[in-house]
Amino acid sequence: MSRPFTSRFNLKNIAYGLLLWASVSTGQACEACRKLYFQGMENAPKASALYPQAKVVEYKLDISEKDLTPAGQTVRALAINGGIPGPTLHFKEGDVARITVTNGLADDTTSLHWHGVLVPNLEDGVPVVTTPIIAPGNSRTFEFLLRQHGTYWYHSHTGHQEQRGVYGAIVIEPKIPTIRADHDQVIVLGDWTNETPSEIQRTLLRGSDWYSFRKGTAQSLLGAYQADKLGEYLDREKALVPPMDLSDVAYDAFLMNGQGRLQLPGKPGETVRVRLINAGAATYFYLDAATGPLKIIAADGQNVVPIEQKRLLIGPAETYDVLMTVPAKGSWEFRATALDSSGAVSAWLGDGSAHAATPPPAPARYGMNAYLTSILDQLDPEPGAKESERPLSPYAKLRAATPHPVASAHRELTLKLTGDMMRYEWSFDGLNPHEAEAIKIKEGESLRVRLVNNTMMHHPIHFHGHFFRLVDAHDKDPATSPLKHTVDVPPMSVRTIEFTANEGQGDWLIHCHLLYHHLTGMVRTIRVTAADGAEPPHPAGTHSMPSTYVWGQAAFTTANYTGFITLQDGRNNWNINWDDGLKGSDGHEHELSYQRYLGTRLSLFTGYRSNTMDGGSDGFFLGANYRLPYFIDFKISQQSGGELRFGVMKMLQLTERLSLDLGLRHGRLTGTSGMANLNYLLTKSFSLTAGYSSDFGTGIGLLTRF
Ligand SMILES: [Cu+2]
Repeated sequence: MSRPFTSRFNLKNIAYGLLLWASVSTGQACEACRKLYFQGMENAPKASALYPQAKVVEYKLDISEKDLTPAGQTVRALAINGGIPGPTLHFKEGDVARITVTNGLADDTTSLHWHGVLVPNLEDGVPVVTTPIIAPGNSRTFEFLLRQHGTYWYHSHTGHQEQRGVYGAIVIEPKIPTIRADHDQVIVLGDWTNETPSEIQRTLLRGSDWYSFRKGTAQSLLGAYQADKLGEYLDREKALVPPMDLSDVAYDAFLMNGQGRLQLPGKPGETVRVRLINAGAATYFYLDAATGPLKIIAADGQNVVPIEQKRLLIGPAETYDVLMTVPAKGSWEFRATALDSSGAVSAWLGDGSAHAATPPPAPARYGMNAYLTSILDQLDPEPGAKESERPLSPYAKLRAATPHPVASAHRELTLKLTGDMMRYEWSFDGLNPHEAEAIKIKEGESLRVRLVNNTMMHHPIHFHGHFFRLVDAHDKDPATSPLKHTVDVPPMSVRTIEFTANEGQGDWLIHCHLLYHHLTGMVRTIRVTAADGAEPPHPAGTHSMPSTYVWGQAAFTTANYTGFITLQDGRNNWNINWDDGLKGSDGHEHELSYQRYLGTRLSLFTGYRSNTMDGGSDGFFLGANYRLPYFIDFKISQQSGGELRFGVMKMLQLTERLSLDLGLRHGRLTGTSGMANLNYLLTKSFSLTAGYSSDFGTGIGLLTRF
């Protein structure tokens, strides 16, 4: 499968060199080199020519817009061959898959990635990074030999398309079937929102608590006091730890195979094999069956020594194959509950009187310390420890059904899972993909990656094109450690994975499979080079994603008009701020500024200020903002003309709806001023506001977010 960068197309290498020289001299990224490189690979023999004995199984997948109503409201969704999910692709191990993907979208490119399937780099489907983009009206035919069996899936790797419905299941039968079941059923789990995903991304970036308010998971001082967790709440704020967050988005529905309820066959005594795929863009699910404990027979498509699990946690992008046996007459619930208990979706096995599954207990809103302790206990369980009511993924119990080779030597790397929850910028090692170098590994080399989660969220980390083995704390029997393509890394904890770069040279992505994390930057390229370290002449592709968002806020009160508009793009914000007194004598302050975030605590800014208030003047300024413990923002700035300012700001969340903004400022020429504003949340876009400012007096009014 390997396609050496250097040896195969010698003439092309000369062309690369010339193009590289030309592009460096013209200051362009070597897009032409990349095109030529892809072209060379596109022209190489495809799987059907390389494996002429293999049966070719063909599918045609057309991606197009469609009006659908999965959650009460008709919205413009993206369908494959008219449905969500797309058709299940059935193959047998040893077949050649030939899949023609047609982009029926009017004005967007598209892509499909074959998640968990071992494919040549070119066929991996990540636009620009591995595979040419599929432009509107165009098609691309993917071809690859199926060297594995099991349950996998496919999804778009372009923008937010996966959230809008571009996903489906892949089932590859083994050459010799070993597991018998009366029914073989695919269940694709999904999360559905009637909002457009880019609006969700914008809402998250602006730091809105709207979704946690809607789900009833928002934290407040009063709530913490009532839960007898005020001390823990304040300790957390002191340490600048954001509230623990089991999910970011409030969804309108959770789906199984695109539906709010699924009816499945199942007579008493029959065994049902469910191939469970979590295609949710941002949802972990707990699975509970009324039929009894779930018998897990495969994880991420790989057979495991069967284990029983009362309640199963599945992260986004993971797959599990489970067996259930219908115990008696009736209809038996198989229930998927969102990790934050904000909703659920069920399949019912058989007909007759209903037997409900027991849902997991709702998470404690304020029990962060207890939750972190339970994570640590579960990561390194005592022998015979009882299954938790809210268990982590069952990795500690999983053993590969057949032993696999283990690398005799490996290199080690630590990848920190990082994020700025306040600005909703997620990353590895605090760097977005444009700032970070690709991780390089030579073909044949083995790499052990410690995934260190420094955040208060779970992250499902997916590595493209390879299986990695999970290395647990003791690593007693490495040859049967589970092989996976996606691993959940719980909050404030570590998972270790190890893989050998034996799936061909090229750029392979590793990323968080929470779509909204991936799209803000929790993604990195692993570049598998030739064994001698030779690389193609173009830089490793960065995964292009929409990154620029604009939002603002304006308050109209009986004392003043105040507000801001900001444009955020990664570390950069461009801001317009205004504060206008209503009385002619009050004056105003207007600012136009650029702000650069150096980390989660420090930002620098510069801009121009117009100030007609007492002691104010017009001029350029520069300054810094630093986040102090308890999320107190400290600001210092120097303006031309001599105005030197210090200020502090703090927001107190009093109740779920009521917040208090406090600010105090001292300027060398403008003197000391203070303000206090109470805001009462009405809807996503509006709050009532009432407050006092020493510059403009007291006022009440309406605050709008846009
Ligand atoms: Cu993440």
